[in-house]
Amino acid sequence: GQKGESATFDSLQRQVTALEKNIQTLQADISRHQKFFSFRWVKSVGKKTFMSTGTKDSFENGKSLCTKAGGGLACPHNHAENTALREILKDSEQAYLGMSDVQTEGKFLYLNGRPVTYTNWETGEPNNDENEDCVAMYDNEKWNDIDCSNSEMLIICEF
Ligand code: GMH
Ligand code: CA
Repeated sequence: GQKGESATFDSLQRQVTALEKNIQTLQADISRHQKFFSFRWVKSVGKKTFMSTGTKDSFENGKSLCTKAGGGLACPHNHAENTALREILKDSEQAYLGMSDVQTEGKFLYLNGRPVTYTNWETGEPNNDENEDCVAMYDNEKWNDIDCSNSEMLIICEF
């Protein structure tokens, strides 16, 4: 009957209002946390968050560190992501990117095997100097192909 329907409606309206309040609280919490963490080593761009513990390591160790944490090795897919990633680097630091040409020299693939679509190579790179299959970002935002066993690269993950 109509009475039952309007009671249901009132109850739904109360629930929606309560949910809206919860969402507002959550948004305020998230914004607070983002501000706190972005103070160091965390940058959000679109739906992606780049994060580093400050660890420097090889490509394989970096990959496994990120995967174990439930993310992946940082991999910018456009200019905005590239810039956000750069902001985590301190002066003269470099960071591995989630791509390599280990399968076919000169063909850089994302870690899911798809071909790389966005690049930001430094002039003269990639030069495969003494067989370089990994990629690192310089503190100028530009990319260089580099030896995958170099363990001086900052490990930045994406979530
Ligand atoms: C060579 C030269 C340098 C270049 C490095 C770099 C190594 O040593 O071409 O100019 O910076 O290679 O590509 O990864
Ligand atoms: Ca190089």
